Amino acid sequence: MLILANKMKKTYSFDKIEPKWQKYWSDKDLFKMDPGSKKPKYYCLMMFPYPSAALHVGHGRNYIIGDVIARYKIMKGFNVLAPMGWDAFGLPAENAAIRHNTHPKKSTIENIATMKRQLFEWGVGYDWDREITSCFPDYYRWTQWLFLELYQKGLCYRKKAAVNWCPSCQTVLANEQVVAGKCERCETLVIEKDLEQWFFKITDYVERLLDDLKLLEHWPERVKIMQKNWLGKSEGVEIFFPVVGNQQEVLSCFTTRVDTIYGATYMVLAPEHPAIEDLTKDVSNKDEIDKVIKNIRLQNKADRLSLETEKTGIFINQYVINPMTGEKIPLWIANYVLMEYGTGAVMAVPAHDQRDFEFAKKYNLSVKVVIDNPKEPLDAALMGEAYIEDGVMAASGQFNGLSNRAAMEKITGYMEEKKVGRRTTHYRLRDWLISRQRYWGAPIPIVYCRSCGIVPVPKEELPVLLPEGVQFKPQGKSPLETKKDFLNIACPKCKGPARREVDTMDTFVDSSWYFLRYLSPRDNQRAFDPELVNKWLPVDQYIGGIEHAILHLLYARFITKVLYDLGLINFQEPFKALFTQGMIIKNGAKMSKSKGNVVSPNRLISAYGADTVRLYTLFIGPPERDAEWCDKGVEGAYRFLGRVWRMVKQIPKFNLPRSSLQRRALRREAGQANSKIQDLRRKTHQTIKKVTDDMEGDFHFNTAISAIMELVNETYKFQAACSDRSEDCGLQLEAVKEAVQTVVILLSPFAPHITEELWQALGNQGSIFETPWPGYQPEILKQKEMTIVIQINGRLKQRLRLPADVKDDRLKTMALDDKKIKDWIKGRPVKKIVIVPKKLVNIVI
Ligand code: ANZ
Ligand code: ZN
Repeated sequence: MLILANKMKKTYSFDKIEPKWQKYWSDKDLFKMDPGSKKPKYYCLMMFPYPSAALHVGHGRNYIIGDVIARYKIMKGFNVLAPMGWDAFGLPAENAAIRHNTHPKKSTIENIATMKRQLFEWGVGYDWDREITSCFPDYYRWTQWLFLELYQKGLCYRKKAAVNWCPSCQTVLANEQVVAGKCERCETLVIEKDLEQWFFKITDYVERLLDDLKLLEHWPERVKIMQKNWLGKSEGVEIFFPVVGNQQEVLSCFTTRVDTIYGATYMVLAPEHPAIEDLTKDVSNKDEIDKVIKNIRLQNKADRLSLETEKTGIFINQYVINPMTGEKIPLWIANYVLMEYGTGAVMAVPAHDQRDFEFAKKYNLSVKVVIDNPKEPLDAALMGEAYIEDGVMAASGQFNGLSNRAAMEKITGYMEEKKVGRRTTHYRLRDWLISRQRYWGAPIPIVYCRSCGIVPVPKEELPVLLPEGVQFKPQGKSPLETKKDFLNIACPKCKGPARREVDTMDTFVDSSWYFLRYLSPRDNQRAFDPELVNKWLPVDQYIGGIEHAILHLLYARFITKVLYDLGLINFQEPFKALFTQGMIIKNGAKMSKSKGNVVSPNRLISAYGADTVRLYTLFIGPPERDAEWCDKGVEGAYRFLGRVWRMVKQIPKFNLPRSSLQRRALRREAGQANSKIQDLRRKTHQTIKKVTDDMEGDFHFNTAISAIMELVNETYKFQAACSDRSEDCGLQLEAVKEAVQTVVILLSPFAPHITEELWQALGNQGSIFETPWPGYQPEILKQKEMTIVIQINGRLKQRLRLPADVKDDRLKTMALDDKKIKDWIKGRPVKKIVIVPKKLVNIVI
């Protein structure tokens, strides 16, 4: 492909044009937000990236999309804020540094320089004066401030928790770093370890996080559903099962299907359930039980819940009483019940729950139908799978014959009265574990004092600087612990001997508030300026990857609500509209170094120019969907830009009539002009409408670009067809100029360099981005005339130009009266006339 590009004759000197305009934009501060402007504000934000490596064309899609939107909004007359920064702390940077045997600070700074240059070369513009870097003390000082705010508000606490631990890397891993139960880096099985950890109490906000999803009208439905599922609200009943022969022990389980209580034939505990120790201390098979528990704890939690996973477990030689039937049912431990959800205990109803069904079949436990299929009665012995539909209550005492939905209410009421159960709501959401036993993060601003206990670092002493010269390779404990001059300090309260917290914060804390910092990035008095933030937020358009659909977006929403409750801001949701772009894939897979399918923009830009790469990236498909990169397509984009270049160069310099008087005169003339001129003008205005609609709607730049391509084709055709018709010459030229000028303007957000150049070639002054986005004239859009095809017995015989609003009757007479048609029919009887509105008339003879 490179060879081809070299052989291909260069249509225009993109290598000269592009750097020229890039410099022009930065000299002219095109992307600088103007704080004093009276224009309406538009905050266009792209998720700030991890500076981990050079960008490939897949990353480019994200930034190009954002750039297109920013440029469009500038032309639409908005005061646009489009800032960029670096999510620079965290494991990606640290892992890369470990691999390359350098310091994460060094590699982060180098990577930032590379990525910045790349963005520049793509022609992607930002307000670089507002750049923020989360690993610099002037930023993380405020991340630490945020921690202390939550701490003071009682939203931050420390407790022992089970965390993912890689025995080989000797470190805690984030959930996302555990892939199919193994360490993402070394593929060692991850185990659980109980460690003291710091948490943010996001669960206090679960109802609001759920409710306020309703406010997010301009978010993709799919993201809202993912958040909803992650929050996982379930309304159900907690039922109490007394343990046989043990007066004190009552096991409570959470169910959303209380209607199936009569069918609960056994009970299952999560292997982590705290009652197990006591329940199994005297049983004969304790060793075997311990072994099964140990094995289950090695399994990945997500896998354990999955329907596909083989169910395993063990009977622990204890029984509980089903409070509704009074029956004694066996007590098991199984992998498919997790401690994190509900109560960690489940009443198993094999007839009506698939996981219970499979487990019961495997271990020969009884299956009892209590919801019958109204169409075809069920037989427990013959069932091949659980019956999970609604139905009629059976084998359920006084509730028999009711519909199961109606029975739920009744059974719950009955149980509450008898005090064997109560209504509850459970959520899947857990508190946010924010501490990491890693080096590359913001130190947690806490001190442990022998006499005062946990002492927050006073805010005026922030930042707690991350010390350099630390052996940061994972060694099983927090690296900061090895740095004695960091570790040992005087207690801020009593000045007695104390130790610093040595854990650092999860990177998601850094990114949970960064969108506020862009408004006053150099302020060293406060994290953000409430007045500016209240003016500029919520973000008008947020753009990023679907991989952040849950965690980042949830955390940012949570922190926004906390800041609102603290009275620091006046909005409750940070991002008004969200756009999640699809991935660019190559050879069927996500681009990655290890797969060797990374397409770098550098070579393509030097072979074809940035505008071509941008145009192709935008043309590749609907931007929210994944798309396969194809080098052939890049050439196509290049050829198209060449066509536009030649089209502009072919016509003489001119200025379009600017005054409304001139335009009105032109319009009057155009009304009388020939239909070809009308057609071209209509096409021009249709294209303006189409592209504007795509920009304002779902960002389908691909269809916008193909509309522009059609207009280019029409313009070429028009010129070829009209060149010999001298009587309309002035009007023809005006129509062509209008079309050409429109092509250049509409194309400018997508291919900004070439269009700047052509804009000048057309005789205009200044930047094209200082030109207002064109509007369309509705009266030109209307189809005034159209071509109707006349067939005889299905064969094309004639074409007629007719008014667009012609009625069927009139159409018929006009067809039959046409001379050519009359000659064909030659007086033979017409059997039938079929009319396809606005298309054709078929005369059957
Ligand atoms: C009995 C039952 C019968 C259930 C039936 C379902 C169907 P959602 O709706 O997602 O909230 N469950 C409860 N705690 C669990 C845990 N810690 N680990 C695994 N599963 C657990 O799910 C609630 C249902 O999930 C509960 O209702 C329980 O099974 C199971 F025909 O109770 B059910
Ligand atoms: Zn003290």
